[in-house]
Amino acid sequence: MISDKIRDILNGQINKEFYSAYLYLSMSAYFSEIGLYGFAHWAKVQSKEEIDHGLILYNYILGRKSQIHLTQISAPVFELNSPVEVFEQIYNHERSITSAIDSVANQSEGECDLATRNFIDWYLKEQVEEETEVSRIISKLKAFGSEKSALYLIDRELGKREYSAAVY
Ligand code: OFO
Repeated sequence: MISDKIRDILNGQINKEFYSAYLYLSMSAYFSEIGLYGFAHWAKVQSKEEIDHGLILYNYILGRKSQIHLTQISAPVFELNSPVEVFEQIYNHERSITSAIDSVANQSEGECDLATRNFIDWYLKEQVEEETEVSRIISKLKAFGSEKSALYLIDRELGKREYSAAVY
């Protein structure tokens, strides 16, 4: 049985994951509007993965015989800037999600809820992968993104991203 405190933290994390899905989906729309369809595809795939992240938490809470409390998802906020600036905002967002996951890990440990502490390791690993991937894209954009032909190639590369359902 998980405590009320951990239940609330995990429900809060579902909201953050679904907010992330909204954020990436609105970024995808922005990239489509400016003709960067590969970037748009990449962001849409990420949006789907974020929904998976929320659903994994959802299934975990139900599996532990606790309660789901879904709350309002805020409208996504980001600056409609150059691709590199949008990706810098993505990086900052993912860092804030990493801090939230760190907090779930610390609090579940503090509550002696070792099953949740173990469960959340999957998210810690996922955050490292996401931060790494986004920072690589930022580096590429900083190195070559000011050249239109290079931006075109980066767009093509991001357009090849494949969606595979995140599985816990
Ligand atoms: Fe769910 O990993 Fe990004 O936010």
